[in-house]
Amino acid sequence: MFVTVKDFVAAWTHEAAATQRVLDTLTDASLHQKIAENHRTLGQLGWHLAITIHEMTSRTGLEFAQAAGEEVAPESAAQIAATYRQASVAMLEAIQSQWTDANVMQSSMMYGDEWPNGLTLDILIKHEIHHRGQMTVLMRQAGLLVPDIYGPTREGWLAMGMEPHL
Ligand code: NI
Repeated sequence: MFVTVKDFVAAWTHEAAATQRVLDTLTDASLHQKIAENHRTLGQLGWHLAITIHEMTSRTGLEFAQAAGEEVAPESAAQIAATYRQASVAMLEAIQSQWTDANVMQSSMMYGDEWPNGLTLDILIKHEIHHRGQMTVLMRQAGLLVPDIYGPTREGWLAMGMEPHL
C-alpha cells in the first residue's frame, strides 16, 4: 500500500515503462494468441491493462479522459499500445495535480468495499503485473521476443553470450 503520491509515481513510472515495452512488442498477428479456448487473448489482456487504469482509479475521484473504445480489444496492436501510453500519462498527471498525500490516505468505495486509495494504487500495479506475466507466456507462444522486465529474458542472456539461468 502507498502512503505518498511521490512513492506511487516512482513505482508506477517504472512498471508502466515495462508494460509499455511489452505492449510495443505486440503485432497485429499476435493479438489472437490464447492459452486455450475461452481464455483471454493476448490482445484482450493488453487492452484490459490499458482500460483498467481509468476504470480503477476513476473510482477514487481522480479525473482524466477515459480511453475511447469498447470492452472488446481493437484489432490494432499500435492502438492498444497508444491507448495504454495515453492512459498512463493522463493518470500520472491527474494524481500529481489533483492529489496530495492526504488523498492517498483517504478511502473510496471500490467494488462494494471501502479501500484506502493507497491500497487501490497498490492493487492497480499488482493487477498489471499479474496480467503482464500472462502476456509474456502468450508472447512466446506467438513467437514474439519478450522484452526485459525485471532483468534479462532467456533471449537477452543468450544475446549477451551467457548461459540462461535454469
Ligand atoms: Ni484483470
